[in-house]
Amino acid sequence: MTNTEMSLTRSDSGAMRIQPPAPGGIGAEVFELDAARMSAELAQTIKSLIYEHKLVVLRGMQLDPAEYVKFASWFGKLEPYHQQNYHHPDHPEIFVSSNVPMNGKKVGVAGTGQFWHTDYSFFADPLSMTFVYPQILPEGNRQTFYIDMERVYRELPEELRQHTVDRRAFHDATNYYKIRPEDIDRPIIELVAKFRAMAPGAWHPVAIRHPVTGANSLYVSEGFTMAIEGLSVTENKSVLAKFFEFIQRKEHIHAHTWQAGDMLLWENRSLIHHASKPEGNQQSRSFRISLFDGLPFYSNPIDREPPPDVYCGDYLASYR
Ligand code: 7UC
Ligand code: FE
Repeated sequence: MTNTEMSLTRSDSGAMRIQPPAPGGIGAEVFELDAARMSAELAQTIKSLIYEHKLVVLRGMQLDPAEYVKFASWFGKLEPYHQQNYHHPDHPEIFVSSNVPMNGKKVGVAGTGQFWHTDYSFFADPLSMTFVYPQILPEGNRQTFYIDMERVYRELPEELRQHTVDRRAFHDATNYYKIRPEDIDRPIIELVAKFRAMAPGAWHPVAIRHPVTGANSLYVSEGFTMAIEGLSVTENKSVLAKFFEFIQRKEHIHAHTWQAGDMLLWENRSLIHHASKPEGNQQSRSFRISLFDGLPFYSNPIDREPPPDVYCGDYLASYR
């Protein structure tokens, strides 16, 4: 398809409307996006909205799993989750968070992401963007929460800001490993070793710089951030507790209340997120796709050797 054809297709689908967030807020709303008429140009428009407003809500989407995978592919390189038990049986790119069986079989993992985190921060190359497209919404607790970490960075008190200068933090997801049928009768220490062999954790700057906008973001989350370099185990406990208290203040939290047909697109560089737990035994099923947008995750890598093993070992030993 030539460029001219693409823009013709685009101007054809003129019904799309964009509602930007209130000043200082996050989350643009997009209405009447026709996924069947996707083009590189339209993907770029939506991507720019994601970089600018961090979160984008596409309303009224109606895609089957194959169409969803195709739609997401316009935005970057899709990454199947590193653990296969999360995969959709026919589409490994889809991460299934669900407590509802499909054709009588358990699919995916129930109750994912119910803690503050940003996807894949425990890998050296975190996922740039995540899309979530619920298939079955529970009656109650239909919300997902977000915190704008660029705003948090701007507002950081000096006492915490000092720890963001030329420092890295260690991210690890072992605490959220989901027990599998084959884990029965195995000691936790073995499961930890098994998980760490796949996902050993990663060091990232405490404050990261955005490759497109140049904005600084605090890259710390209660779920995955285990330690800041240069601090003792005891100092880490108290400094991290202060970070988490400040980050998670009510005034920082943006709640998205799900409507049927919503698809959420967000950037993992500038937001942390937190899923809700469905009330009682209400059913819930959500399809997530994550991707690499082709840009470095941050433009301010710290190239020194990571802190020596002994330090890291001391820390990890402390929660064994
Ligand atoms: O089960 C989960 O909550 C998944 C979590 C540990 N990781 C999501 C991610 O992409 O980092
Ligand atoms: Fe997540």
